[in-house]
Amino acid sequence: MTEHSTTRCGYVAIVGRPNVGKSTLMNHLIGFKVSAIANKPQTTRHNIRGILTEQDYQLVFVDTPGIHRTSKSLLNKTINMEAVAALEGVDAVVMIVEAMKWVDEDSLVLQRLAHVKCPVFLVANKVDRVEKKEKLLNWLPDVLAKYPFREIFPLSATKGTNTEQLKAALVKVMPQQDWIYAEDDVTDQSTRFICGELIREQLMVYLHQEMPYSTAVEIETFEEKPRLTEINAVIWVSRDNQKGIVIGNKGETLKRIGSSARIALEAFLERKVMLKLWVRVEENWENSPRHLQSLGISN
Ligand SMILES: Nc1nc2c(ncn2[C@@H]2O[C@H](COP(=O)(O)OP(=O)(O)OP(=O)(O)O)[C@@H](O)[C@H]2O)c(=O)[nH]1
Ligand SMILES: [Mg+2]
Repeated sequence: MTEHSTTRCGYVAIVGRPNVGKSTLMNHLIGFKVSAIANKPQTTRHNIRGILTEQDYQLVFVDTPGIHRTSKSLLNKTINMEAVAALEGVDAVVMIVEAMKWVDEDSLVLQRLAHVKCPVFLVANKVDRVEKKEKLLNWLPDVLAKYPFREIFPLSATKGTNTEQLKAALVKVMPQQDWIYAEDDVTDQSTRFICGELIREQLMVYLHQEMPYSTAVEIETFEEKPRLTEINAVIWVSRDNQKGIVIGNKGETLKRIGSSARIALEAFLERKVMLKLWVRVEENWENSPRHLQSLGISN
């Protein structure tokens, strides 16, 4: 810590069960889309830092994978461990739940917070879906009784309601120290990694049931040409018959995934993109330590 530093700066872990809106909230708070979002659980598989720097503070958010009960595969176990590891050494924790809905997996998240020493804030997200606001007022005391939360913020990450209040409360508990990241950094992840996540986000959209969970994306080549960026990416599946599902009838599914992903990549990179997708099989990759490591998922 610098002795005379007047800026506040620190780490904030965002935790919760799958699909409650952790990535949506982080992207909203930092004003950039660095984390993938989908209407399916277990979208996030890595801890991803998103950085917000203002004149007198820097908040380094850590978006984590959803903590969940089913730990069938090595992949599932690894992403649960990843989320819990994010609680180490942070200055504040934001636990997210869905407003009006407390389920078993939320209690599981609370168990993981048992040894946390820093302030824990509770976010009751998706309040835009709650029709009768007075019901929310009756529900909040029940939730507050479960854990000594520092404060509770009912909010909507998609609409951005009440998020400024959350930010202000977080800044207050940050230590006084100099910046951790450069002022214009928005994430600790590489451009390549985020591009892989943007492609995977489209797999979550176009593939159904269990399929998205059996896929992973690896950026094989990433070349900045004068007029465009050329990206070759591999979609890994874990069984031979899944290859056909990803490709689809006459290649239709893969074509849709590719064109939506290209639009997202062009918006992110702010230039034209030529995207080529390849589908390859690695038998049971979700249980292969070597493969998880090569995808950067193993910790
Ligand atoms: N109505 C509404 N939907 C929201 C809100 N915040 C997030 N969502 C939706 O909830 C779904 C899950 O959002 P994510 O941000 O991917 O959730 P997550 O907690 O990061 O999920 P995992 O990474 O799978 O653990 C998406 O469809 C979001 O659009 C909100 O405030 N209101
Ligand atoms: Mg997420």
